[in-house]
Amino acid sequence: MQNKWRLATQVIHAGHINNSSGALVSPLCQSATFVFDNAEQGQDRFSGEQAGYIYTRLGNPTTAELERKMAVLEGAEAAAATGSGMAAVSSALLANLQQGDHLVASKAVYGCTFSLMTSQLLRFGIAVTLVDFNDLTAISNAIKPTTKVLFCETPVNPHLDVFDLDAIAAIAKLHHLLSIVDNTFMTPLLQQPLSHGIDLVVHSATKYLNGHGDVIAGIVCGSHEQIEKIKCEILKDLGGVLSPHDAWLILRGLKTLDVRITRHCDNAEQVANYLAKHDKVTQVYYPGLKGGSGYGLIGSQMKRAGGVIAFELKGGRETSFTFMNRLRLFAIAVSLGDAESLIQHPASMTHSAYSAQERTSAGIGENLLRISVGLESVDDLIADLATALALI
Ligand code: LCS
Repeated sequence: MQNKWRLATQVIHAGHINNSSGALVSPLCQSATFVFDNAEQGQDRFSGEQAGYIYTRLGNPTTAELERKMAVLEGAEAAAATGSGMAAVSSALLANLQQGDHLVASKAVYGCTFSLMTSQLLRFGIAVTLVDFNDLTAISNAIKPTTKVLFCETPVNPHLDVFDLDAIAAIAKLHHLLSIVDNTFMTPLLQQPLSHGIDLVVHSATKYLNGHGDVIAGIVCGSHEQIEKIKCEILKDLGGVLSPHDAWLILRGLKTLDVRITRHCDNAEQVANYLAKHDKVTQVYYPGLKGGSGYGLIGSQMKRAGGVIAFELKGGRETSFTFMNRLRLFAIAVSLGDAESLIQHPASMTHSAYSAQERTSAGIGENLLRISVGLESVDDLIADLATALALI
């Protein structure tokens, strides 16, 4: 029955199990460990003969509620909550790669995902080839006998390129590879990669899922087999689990995801249209703009274009900084998906792990700015942008 509910209902009700107190909101289970009735029960829990909680690094009722809810929202069999979005990305990769393996990834990804793939994985003998995921032939050509995984974000952080999930899933299946998609910018309310044949979805739950800027968290959604591997092999031993308190905050945040996402999209559409018409703005990257990357996939792959916009100003880093410093309502801060509108300069902030040459190759220029359009009045946001644009 529950699976027939629409996503706007599932964000509120999915995963909830009535508790003995009758509390409407699930009580927070802030306990590191769980008491066994006797030694035999402890032994049976550890051996897996008896289900039940042992120790919060291995599982916790509050975290489990978040995992059940996210699995329903993404249409997955199961989910694993992690201590950050990077723990979600690294757990998904480490569970499926080992020394000698190769990974093909999109050349534009979040800066720390880039350094994880190009620096940390390399230390463990895992190689990566970075290609433009718009070029399906380039993806196929990059695949070697040792390739195990395809990885991308769509839309891409920071410049919002959109990739065709059906096509990427088809390449992965043809070559027997595992496909992983970072769905942070969309959330399952706007895009469900698993329904396009992608194997694993990762999120920075720090962003829209929590939505209030007060938690660092991540989540991986996929098959029982994959999630079991991530929980029992990677999270158990590497330890990147989510705190129950943060899981509880995300459960609270998720209840308003549908209304928040609608407002983020409404506001961002208006802001993108405003910027696209401004003579000091040379380029706007937003999938909701006619002719932009991903516009053709709105309605099929993505319900709407989301709340993040990238754009370029006439001039370089100096003009970009002057513009940022003149804004009063947009906060100069990394992150996205919060109630507050934020602006950042990817080349010197989120994507500073890229070399100048790698940034150019990935399409991240000195004059590229990224805004996360918040929940404020869109008229106030546009007025703030207009004032700062007039001052450069
Ligand atoms: N995936 C994407 C697409 C992201 O944008 C981020 C963080 C992560 C994974 C990592 O998540 P975290 O560990 O921070 O929860 N993106 C950031 C950004 O664009 N600004 O600050 C963080």
